[in-house]
Amino acid sequence: MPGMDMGGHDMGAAPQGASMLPEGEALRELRLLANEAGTPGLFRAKLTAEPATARFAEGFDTPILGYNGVSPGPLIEATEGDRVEITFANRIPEETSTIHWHGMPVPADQDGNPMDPVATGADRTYSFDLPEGSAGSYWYHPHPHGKTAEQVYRGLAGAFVVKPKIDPIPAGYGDTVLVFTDLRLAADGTMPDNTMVDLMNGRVGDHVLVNGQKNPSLTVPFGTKRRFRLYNATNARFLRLSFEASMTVIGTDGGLLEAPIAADEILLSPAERVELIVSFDKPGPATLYTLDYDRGWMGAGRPADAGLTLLTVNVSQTPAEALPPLPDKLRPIARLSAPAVSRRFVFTETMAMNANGMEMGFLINGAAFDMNRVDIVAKAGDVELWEIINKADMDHPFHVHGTQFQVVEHERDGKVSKPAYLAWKDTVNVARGETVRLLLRQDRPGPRMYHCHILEHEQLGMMGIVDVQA
Ligand SMILES: [Cu+2]
Repeated sequence: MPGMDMGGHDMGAAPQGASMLPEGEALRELRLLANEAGTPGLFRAKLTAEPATARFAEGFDTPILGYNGVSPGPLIEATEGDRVEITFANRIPEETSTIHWHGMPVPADQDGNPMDPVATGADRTYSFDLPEGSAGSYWYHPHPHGKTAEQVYRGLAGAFVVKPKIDPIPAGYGDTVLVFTDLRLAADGTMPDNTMVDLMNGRVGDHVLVNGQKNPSLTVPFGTKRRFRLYNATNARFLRLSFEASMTVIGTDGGLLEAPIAADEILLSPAERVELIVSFDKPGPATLYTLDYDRGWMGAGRPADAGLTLLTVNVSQTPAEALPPLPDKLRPIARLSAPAVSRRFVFTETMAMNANGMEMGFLINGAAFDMNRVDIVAKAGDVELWEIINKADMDHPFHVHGTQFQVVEHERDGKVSKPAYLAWKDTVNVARGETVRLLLRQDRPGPRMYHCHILEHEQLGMMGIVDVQA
């Protein structure tokens, strides 16, 4: 049950190594990335990826990688219509890196592809414009060849919120970003390397953190309505979430829905985001907690998914001041239709014995990723129907760079279901045995990646390149 594990830890047991993380501390606001430009309409800043330390457990300094020294990285807030110029300094010793602007409509050569590495010690400036209508909950993380999974679990990920010029959500609801990461600490406070089990299943840690803290707390007056943006920035942790308060979904990866929709629970697979309004209608503690979700696990040691308390909101007896209601309509979404092309992507897993022992492969249409191979050629501006067919034993969250898509339907065991609402997404979970059909359009030319967002699977080959031609 939610909250049951909170009191248990401090019942007199002595701390054991670095396995004890403090809980219940006040939720820290993410550090905001300062805009250094003095000109309206321009966002200019610098992000340095560098070794840093974090104190997760009392008495242990954990070596991490941070953007500007922190993990999660600084929160970036810009407004649609803005020009963005961010200089990336790679100060990770002996490793290339990039910054990928996950979900954002940026040109292909500014999107931090593995084909465009930034060498250790080098700087490069990423420049792009945020089009009208692009407001949404995006994020940024490295995407270098073969090192993405490790650089992300060591700390490199941050939220990038693009605000609309006119926001239909009342300002009195606030806007709180919650970035979930998944931490594993060894007894000496360091982060262990990935094991064979991690490579197979994706790395799942021992502590799901919110903005770098374990089960932090927040105090709100009774009757509060609060806007939250939830980010699954873990490598491989599926979060089936519920709140002891009433949740209304207002947005997904690529911004607001057409209308709010009430939800009892939310499945947030790796890399997905959701925007919620949460109403705290009765005094007392209200926790955000996880439910069980079986996403397919290879071998022993399936981690416990249920009963993790991620956030505790203390709802006080003091009533909140009156807030305007949530509007019935948020924004129109133009439905994609009439695809010019249909494509099939079949996901499989293979296991083979070689000199190094058992090795797993994660394939799309029978092939592992090759940076020098174009898998598909598409035409800019064409609507395409993509059918993602998961014939593997695990769920695989599917992500495409450079655009947002619309899920049309899911099919499993011959049963077809439609999504509950029309939405812009850049990542969708494809459960084992399931087929997901989606419509998408790439408007900007250049090579784009598509891949499983369990980052260890991406590393082991579950990725391809679509070359979008003008
Ligand atoms: Cu996968």
